Amino acid sequence: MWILAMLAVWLVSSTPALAGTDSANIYATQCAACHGADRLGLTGPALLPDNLGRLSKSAALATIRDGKPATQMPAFGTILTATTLNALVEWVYTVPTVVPPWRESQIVQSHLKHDVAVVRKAPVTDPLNLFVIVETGDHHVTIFDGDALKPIHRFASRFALHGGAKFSPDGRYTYLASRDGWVSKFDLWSLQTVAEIRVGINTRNIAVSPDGRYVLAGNFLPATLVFLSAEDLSLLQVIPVETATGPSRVSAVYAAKPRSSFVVALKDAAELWELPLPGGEKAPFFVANAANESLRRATNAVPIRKVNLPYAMDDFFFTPDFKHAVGANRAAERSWVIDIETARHVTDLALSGMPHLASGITWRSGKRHVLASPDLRQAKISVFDLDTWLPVTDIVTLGGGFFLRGHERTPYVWADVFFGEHKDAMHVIDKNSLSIVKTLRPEPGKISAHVEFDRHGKYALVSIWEDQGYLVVYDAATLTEVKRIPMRKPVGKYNVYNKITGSEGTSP
Ligand code: DHE
Repeated sequence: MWILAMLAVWLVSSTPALAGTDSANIYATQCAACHGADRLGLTGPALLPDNLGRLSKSAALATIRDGKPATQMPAFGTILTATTLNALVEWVYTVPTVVPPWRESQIVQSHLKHDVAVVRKAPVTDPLNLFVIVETGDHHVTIFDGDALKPIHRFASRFALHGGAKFSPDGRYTYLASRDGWVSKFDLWSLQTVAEIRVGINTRNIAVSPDGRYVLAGNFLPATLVFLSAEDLSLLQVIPVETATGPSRVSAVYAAKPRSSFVVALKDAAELWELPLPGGEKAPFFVANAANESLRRATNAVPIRKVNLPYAMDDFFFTPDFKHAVGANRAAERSWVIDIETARHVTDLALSGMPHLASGITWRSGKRHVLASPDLRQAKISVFDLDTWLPVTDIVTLGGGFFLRGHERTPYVWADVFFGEHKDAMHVIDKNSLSIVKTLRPEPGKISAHVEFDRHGKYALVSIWEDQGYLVVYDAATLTEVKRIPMRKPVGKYNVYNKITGSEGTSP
């Protein structure tokens, strides 16, 4: 790796100033060594429009011009003119004429198995109270002890992890997915990466099967599901997502424990897929088109269930028992509830605005069981009765929010105000009265977001969403700050116990 870094530095320091705007050539000579001739990424991340979707062009320009400290990305501002730099930025944000494939053979070739020391003892007294904290500021992961309230380990992750960290049912291993398609398995006892594999070019998220034997990854590019062995992440099957209306990107995959299956939300088709996991020694071989006789006759063939929906889902929520799927289509301004088992359209949901159902949570509120969804644009949290699907109330907030979090052992739900002038606010909501009891401002002027509780519901961990940010630990009962630890944009945090037990108020 250091050879590439030296090469990049040498190129920068020894190349005379370039003024041309032939971006393809400049890319080939200056960028391809680290980002790949096909733009799929090598030591540097993939440079395709879908992968760059969340990076503004001005931020991309600044990175190319000034480089990234403490990484192998050098500053090209000294050798490329402003016009050339701008043209290069436009070029990397343009879809290539031939979109590069990511074939089964490439997935297999990317597979890495690491030598991991055999460790028979956890590094802390209660390994189920560990947290996995994703820091996207410098693409690292911190393993944090929820009893001692201190980090015990930190390691470099793949570029831009997204979606929740997932866990083996016993809580020993965590599985991480990067937007660039890398899936990693990490041992929380030996504190080492066990295996990695690149499943796609633009990946959404992963899920671990309820029995812990399999991992499923969902991709935007290519439009596939990738089925892996959870043991060593070796490839079991690539499933092209062909629907009644053509190929579809995958929005997200989830493990549906009560149904022993994976459910799959699709981006471009009015279908919900379910991949049943029948058990048995042999891994299932999923058959998308049951009409294909030769495949169906295979002894381990399992037909994929397809549930028709009123519209393709832009946003979705699955109830914790996985009986119901709630979907929303923004263009049609419609939200609906589907019974996953019977495929029956139960009802429509009176949900206006720009809900973020994917961050929705449920809890017991008095005699009711409620579902709450933040809204990305409007200053409200919409609350519904999970038994009747009728609206209960809109909790008025200080602005659009991204994440909600609760825990069965606290009386409160925590809701960030991610957008707008009150982005530094964190509302604490009483679960029964559904009213805001306190608004915290852990770091005035800076976004505070994404809360996770320790396994006992005693502490609430809040992120200060800055490159030089913090993890702020609150006493979840007194709502006072206990301590803060500097971290590099700690976007998401996941408590092992809460995740493996499906704690009330956490994400699936
Ligand atoms: Fe996420 C989870 C979709 C942008 C941070 N995000 C999820 C999940 C989905 C999703 C479907 C649930 C996956 C799971 O459980 O594994 N996210 C989307 C989008 O469609 C969207 C709006 C656009 C996109 O480009 O993907 C989007 N997400 C973002 C961000 O910009 C965030 C704030 C920063 C980032 O690093 O990308 C972001 N998303 C997160 C986090 C989770 C997540 C931290 C895990 C939440 C949890 O507690 O489980």
